[in-house]
Amino acid sequence: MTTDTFLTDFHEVAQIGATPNNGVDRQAATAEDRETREWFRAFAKERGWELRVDGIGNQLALIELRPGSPYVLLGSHLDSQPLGGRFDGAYGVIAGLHAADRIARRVAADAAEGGAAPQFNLAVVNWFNEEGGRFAPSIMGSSVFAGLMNEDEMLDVRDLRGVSVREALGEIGYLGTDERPEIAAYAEIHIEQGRILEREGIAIGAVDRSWYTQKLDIEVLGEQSHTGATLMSDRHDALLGAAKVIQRVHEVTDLFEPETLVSSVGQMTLEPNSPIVVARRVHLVADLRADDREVVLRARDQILADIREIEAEHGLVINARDFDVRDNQHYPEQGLELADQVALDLGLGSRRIRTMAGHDSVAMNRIAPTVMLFIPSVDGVSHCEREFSRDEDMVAGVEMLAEVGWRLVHGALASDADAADPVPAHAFA
Ligand code: HGY
Ligand code: MN
Ligand code: MN
Repeated sequence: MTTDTFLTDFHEVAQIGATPNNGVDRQAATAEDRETREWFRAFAKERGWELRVDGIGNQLALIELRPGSPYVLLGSHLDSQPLGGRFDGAYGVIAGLHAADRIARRVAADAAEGGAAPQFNLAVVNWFNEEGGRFAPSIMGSSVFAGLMNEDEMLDVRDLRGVSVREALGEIGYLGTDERPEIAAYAEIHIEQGRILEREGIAIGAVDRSWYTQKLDIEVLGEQSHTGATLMSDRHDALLGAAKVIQRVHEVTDLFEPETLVSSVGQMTLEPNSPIVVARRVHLVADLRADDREVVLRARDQILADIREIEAEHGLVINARDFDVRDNQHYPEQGLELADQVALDLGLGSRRIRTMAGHDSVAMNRIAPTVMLFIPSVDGVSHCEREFSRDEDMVAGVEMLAEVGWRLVHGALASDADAADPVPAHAFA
């Protein structure tokens, strides 16, 4: 398995759902998502790996290295944002498949020379709906897998056209029933989606913590009326109210040190959305994030106070609900030291780094020792067609993930309780 087969595969997958300016549009459980799943399936079948699909559409390829043992899981997500980038998530899944392929070959070669069997099995995952663009909340598939979200509730979530997750997964043939494997450890590699690694010329980021994040689901209720015949003093304009809410969600960042809080509204629906009708209802989703939980909570409270003012000023009713709340995650020190050591052994520069973006590792870190790795993003942009990472950085990341995975299947993060006695691999041949 050479590096250019990784690059060939990556650039092949980037053609699925490709958009005019080098992006992709492969939203969860769409036909394009199904196509990438079929690509994942073919890669695994070609190698005789066991394929599973669980009850929320998570797609797994399992490689038995030590029968009956838990699995070291590598992976990320193949779904994208609308008009998104071709690297976000997809890089980590394809890197996971290639890393697993290298590990499996290395174990087989070891076994042929009488080497000890690994301690754990190995698997690769393509998580369902990490992005949350079509179906909210994001990080859905891995959160259900980790027991943080209820599967039935998530299967009932509907998109803006009223299609449920259950219906959409059924339509693409990925509403599974397969058993979820027991996980010994999880490792994910992902583009940084920020500027730090690029600015410092460092190849690998070892993620030590994630930012505190939450969404505010906001509904602005006014009164429908004629845009031409209704006196201004008689109007209860939900869209005007929504516009002021959007501005306050932005302006709240000025209350804090620069770049300590990020917040914006990214999704809005408007009813009835007619040029001759004063809007009766607007639905908005605001995204608030900070390293410090208290900053998010203070910003949230300020926005709620602003909302009360806007309500009174325009005779509206505005309902706001917290959701998709994700506490800071701190990744295990042992995993960070493993990443530092592997980078050193491979001659790659590395540094500890936080993540502002959410990832499936944020969910998985709640149930298994997790290693989260970054490669540089050019210009730090993501969730847009301009998203880009260099081939050489991607290839270095695959080397990194393959070596981290190799050490994980040999028990690098195993607790003493998990420690199994070394057994020659041929015992399982
Ligand atoms: O929420 C996130 O940051 C991710 O892109 N889904
Ligand atoms: Mn991602
Ligand atoms: Mn993303």
